[in-house]
Amino acid sequence: SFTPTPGDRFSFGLWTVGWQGRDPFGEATRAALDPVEAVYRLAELGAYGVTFHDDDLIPFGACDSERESHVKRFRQALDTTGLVVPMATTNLFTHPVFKDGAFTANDRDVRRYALRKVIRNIDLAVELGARTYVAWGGREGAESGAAKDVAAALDRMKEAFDLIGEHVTQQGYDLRIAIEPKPNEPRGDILLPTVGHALAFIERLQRPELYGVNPEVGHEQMAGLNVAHGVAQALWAGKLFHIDLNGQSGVKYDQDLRFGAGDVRAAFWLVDLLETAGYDGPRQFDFKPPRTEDSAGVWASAAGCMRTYLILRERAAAFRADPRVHDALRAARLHELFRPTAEDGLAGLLADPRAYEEFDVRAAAERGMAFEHLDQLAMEHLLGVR
Ligand code: GLT
Ligand code: MN
Ligand code: MN
Ligand code: MN
Repeated sequence: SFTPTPGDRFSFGLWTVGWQGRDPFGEATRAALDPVEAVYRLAELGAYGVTFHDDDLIPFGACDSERESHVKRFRQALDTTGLVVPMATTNLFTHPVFKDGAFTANDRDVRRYALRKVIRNIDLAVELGARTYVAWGGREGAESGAAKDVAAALDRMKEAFDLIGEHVTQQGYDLRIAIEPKPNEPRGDILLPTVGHALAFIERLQRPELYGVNPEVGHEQMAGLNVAHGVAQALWAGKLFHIDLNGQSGVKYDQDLRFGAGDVRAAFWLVDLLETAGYDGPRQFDFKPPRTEDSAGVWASAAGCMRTYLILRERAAAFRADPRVHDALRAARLHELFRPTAEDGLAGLLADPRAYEEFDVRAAAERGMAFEHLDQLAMEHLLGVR
């Protein structure tokens, strides 16, 4: 059935269902949502987790006693509903102080403040049971050329992540950091724009094992990339620590649509990958219910994310189980890709006349790959006619 249960490990950010619909052209269309109500509604809908930015839970600038009371109410709602906090993150983008970024702001005081804000919320995240901490740069970037020295900014970015890693290690926290790439918006261009950039960056850090990625479907698609390929490479590198599922139609502004909206084929292949490649982390939805919706529409949108995931999971499993698909995969010679190219080593390869001197290049070039038939089978499973 397509009814979500906690075993499906669906989670939602407070900022998703709580989005009031403010955009660059218009005011909020919905009232603020109490985080406690969000917890109750999400639990009712079958989610297992809720995540937050520091400022989603505790209004920016709250004093210590206000802070405590917000955390206490939230914790009580978690205890009552059984919802968990698998992940938390920091808002380093809303307040004007972050207009030039946080870890890579030219203003050193801002960078020091940002690090303190992150470390403070990491302590709270761990207290609430989080095992993953997401770092989305937000405004780490630029609109113009000379204003940002990219190499210096990457030095500062590395310094910030190394300091965070030092804190996590020193405190003995069981917490891993997941970097979330995004190519642009709200800055004209953002540093660490894609999964690939983030993976390369992580290898330069002091404790690379502590860091992985949190790919977002729409963010890879904003860069015109194949999100399942990016996620597959993250899995291959052992770096898929978390994932943000949503929808996006092509290369344009960050739409944060309900999961499956936009490019449903990309969503199908992504679910197929997540369900077969051994990813056992949360399936988080990072979407924004369109500002046309009232509160009923918000919850319909949240429920739709989970239902679509479960439908695609069932469709992908049916595709994988279909004997016609097994035949089509054989015809496509995918199994050959799993075989090493030269088990015989370099010497064997060089000494093998069948590899070159006797290889019938023309016959190999003429042979079709039979991918179209295979893909049509996938399409028909996705469309529900098989
Ligand atoms: C913000 C952003 C998301 C990030 C969140 C984590 S905040 O909504 O658009 O993609 O995942 O900071
Ligand atoms: Mn996201
Ligand atoms: Mn987004
Ligand atoms: Mn977003």
